[in-house]
Amino acid sequence: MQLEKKIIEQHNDGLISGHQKKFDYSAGSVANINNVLAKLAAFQIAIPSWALGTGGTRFGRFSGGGEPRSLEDKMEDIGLLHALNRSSGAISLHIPWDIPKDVQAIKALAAQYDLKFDAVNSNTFQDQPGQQHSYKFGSLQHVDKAVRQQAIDHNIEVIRHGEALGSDSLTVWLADGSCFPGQLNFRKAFQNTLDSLQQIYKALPANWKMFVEYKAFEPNFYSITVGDWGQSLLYATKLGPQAYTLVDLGHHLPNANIEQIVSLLLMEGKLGGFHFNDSKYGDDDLTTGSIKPYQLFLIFNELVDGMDAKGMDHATGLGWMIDASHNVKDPLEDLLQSVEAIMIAYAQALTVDREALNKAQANNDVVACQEILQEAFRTDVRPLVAEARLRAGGALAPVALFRELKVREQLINERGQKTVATGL
Ligand code: AOS
Ligand code: ZN
Ligand code: ZN
Ligand code: ZN
Repeated sequence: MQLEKKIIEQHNDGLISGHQKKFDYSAGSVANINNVLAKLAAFQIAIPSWALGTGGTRFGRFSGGGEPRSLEDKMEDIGLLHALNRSSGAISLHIPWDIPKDVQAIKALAAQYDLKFDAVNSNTFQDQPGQQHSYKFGSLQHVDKAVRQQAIDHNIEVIRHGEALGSDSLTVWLADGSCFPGQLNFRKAFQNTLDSLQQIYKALPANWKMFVEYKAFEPNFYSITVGDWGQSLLYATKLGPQAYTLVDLGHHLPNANIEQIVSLLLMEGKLGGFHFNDSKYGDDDLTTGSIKPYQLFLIFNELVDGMDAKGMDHATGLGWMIDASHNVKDPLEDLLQSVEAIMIAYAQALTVDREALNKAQANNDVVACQEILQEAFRTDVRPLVAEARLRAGGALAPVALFRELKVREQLINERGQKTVATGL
């Protein structure tokens, strides 16, 4: 299904007077309102193809039905999200789950839904049917050269698929590591991984980026070979100017100061992008902003601060992606919530009185610093985000409209009740 403009306009007509009052009030206190609205409208967040179905946990999976059965279905789902919020205009594919059968048809579909192809993701954390060598003991780090070569070849194949579709970045996340002390020689594992990444790097087209994603633990529980931002930055630096560090918010040890990591990576020109999600314990992959909205705001505060200083483009400079999984929510409603939370954090960060903050910092006025940040965080910017969406042709209340239109029911009718999305 594809949402008609008329339906969104009707929905907006019903809510416009209430919205207008809230917007006028909120906009009154923002100095550069049109600038803020333009930045919000330009901001696009990629939806990962694997977040459109119910992921489940290792204990069970409870499908809500109507999940996408193919790449075409996944694009249809993201097309719906983008029509509702006008901020989800990109898809991040995962190979081999999303190998396009007909590249031209997939490109045409992307044009129809107004979607771009964001980073393509490789997969060397699972064995695929018919695969010659197993990744049980790692992929790019493996002690056996033949296994490493297989993983390198796979990554290069992923680049080729991405190239055909018009993507311009590869995200490499490795499950490589060890479960027990003594299992792995750390330095040999690092060297092997670096050597393998170098082979992949060589295959990158000139305009491509490689994102090296780190993760503290899981599925390996003693060591991970790209375990933190220091290791990722080491790889990215050794690889060269096309390699960057990717920050997945759920991939840190508890209480890590992610905003500080972000600010330093940005300063070094090595921040590649994000996998947005939220967590209370580990890689929980919960809805962005559902647990620690203040942290999300503080991250965006660093982004706005660092990017403005460097004159980087908010809309295209980095890879902005969601990486989430859904066990108890409708995946599409959940993604609408995640995108909204990201837009809110961005809007809050844009409205921080930066001049006053700089001054307060220079004076060591700790109280004023906190007041300034929390003034922005505690101000309701939702009407600004809604206005940006409205001006871009989206819905004033995307989740409400999704429900009013009974989108899930329609998808179930179309695709069936017992569906398992391809992927995780
Ligand atoms: C795994 O924990 C990482 O977050 C990956 O980025 C991602 O979830 C995976 O590549 C999806 O298959
Ligand atoms: Zn991730
Ligand atoms: Zn993860
Ligand atoms: Zn995660």
